[in-house]
Amino acid sequence: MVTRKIPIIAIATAPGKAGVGIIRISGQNLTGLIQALFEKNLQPRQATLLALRDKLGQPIDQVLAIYFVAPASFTGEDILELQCHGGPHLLELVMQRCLELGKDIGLEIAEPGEFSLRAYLNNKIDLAQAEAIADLIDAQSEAAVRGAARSLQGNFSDDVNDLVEEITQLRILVESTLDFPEEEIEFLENALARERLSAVKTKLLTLQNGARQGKILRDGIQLVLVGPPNVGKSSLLNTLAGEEVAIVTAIAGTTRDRIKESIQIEGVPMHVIDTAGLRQTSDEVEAKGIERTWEAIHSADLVVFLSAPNVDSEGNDLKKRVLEAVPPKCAILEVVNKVDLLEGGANSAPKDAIAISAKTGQGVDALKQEILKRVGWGGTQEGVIVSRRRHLDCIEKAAEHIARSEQFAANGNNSLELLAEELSLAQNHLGQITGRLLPDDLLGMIFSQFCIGK
Ligand SMILES: Nc1nc2c(ncn2[C@@H]2O[C@H](COP(=O)(O)OP(=O)(O)O)[C@@H](O)[C@H]2O)c(=O)[nH]1
Ligand SMILES: [Mg+2]
Repeated sequence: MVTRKIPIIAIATAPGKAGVGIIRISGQNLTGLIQALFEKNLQPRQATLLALRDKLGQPIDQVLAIYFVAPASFTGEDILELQCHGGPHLLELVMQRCLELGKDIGLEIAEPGEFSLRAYLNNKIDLAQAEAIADLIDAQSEAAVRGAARSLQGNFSDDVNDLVEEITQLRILVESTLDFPEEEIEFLENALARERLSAVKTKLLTLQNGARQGKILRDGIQLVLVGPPNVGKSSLLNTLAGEEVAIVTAIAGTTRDRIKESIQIEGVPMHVIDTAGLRQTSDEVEAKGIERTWEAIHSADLVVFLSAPNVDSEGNDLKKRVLEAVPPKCAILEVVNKVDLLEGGANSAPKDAIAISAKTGQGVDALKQEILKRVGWGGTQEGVIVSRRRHLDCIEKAAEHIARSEQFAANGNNSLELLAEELSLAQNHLGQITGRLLPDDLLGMIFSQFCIGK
């Protein structure tokens, strides 16, 4: 994405019919355009009901116009917001009329995320906050909304900035010592320096934990139900979803394709995938389904491996193959279903497995808790922000540099320069979260994922 200076226009509301549809224009000076549109000036920040006419003077709509004067606007530029009636053809006409009249000032249709990009470039929000706007709109649960709202408010950015500041203090300490080599050893024995380094590490860990939770809240968890046919995978999906999403029969091989259902466990979004039971089959469709089961396993965050007392599980062989197929960071949960069929009930199920009955609901709450625990959910939504893979990657890289700076600190002599360098690298990675130190091409990539009008 090029950062361009021309005024931009977009429909800000969702496509389709609605009571109101909003068109937003942002540019460095919109007074001329406002004159041309309404033949009058607008009082800033006052809603004014006006007739909008086409080239021939025919009315198009009655609009409520609000004019925000730079820099007191979302983008930091002049913004004209037109609240029209919400019909797709009507909005298109209003857009065309604006483009016609805005030709002189170079008005063009906005690219995805361009309003937010301008807000960012004009220092109205930082990058993490801009991302939070997109996340707020895309939020998949109430908890995710609250998390994104906290990030938008700047809670996450504040924590990142605090940490960056903490590292700056430490760097000042290190670099001032560098000028006086004879004091180097003293520095390393300096309790203040050690204390600061350990404070940085603690803060970084807290930030990392928060971001992990935040990523779960934003992206949800890919939970894949796996096992031989007839152990009750589809039944468990239905129980978790609270409705009949998948067909359940006593016939092995009923589920022949992946079924995906998004549910929430305590506000945490889960994308549960019910799969075709794993077995040898000569049925072509079922074989394709089984192939897809393995694909789902490859991209899972958590695999629930189901067995049942009345179903042959090919010994431990199948479990072994599943264990080999799961990605490195994927957790796996062994669950025994149909414990209602066991004479001794749940007590006679294997000790290390979670015993449930998809039919009676027994053990399902405990399973949900275990699922949350296994995916690393901290058990509370309080204060959780939303975050992205990008944030976690930055934090992880910073953590590597902090770990290395600790090693250099422990090495004693002649390591101060290396220590300073590692601290500076850690800071660079953290700075990319809020965008302070982000290369331009990455910036373009981030904003191009936004939708138009944002
Ligand atoms: N008694 C009992 N039967 C169950 C339970 N869960 C599933 N079943 C039955 O087991 C059969 C296979 O279930 P289904 O969910 O289709 O298994 P899938 O092939 O693994 O998806 C059906 O007849 C279900 O009614 C359970 O907890 N207890
Ligand atoms: Mg099934």
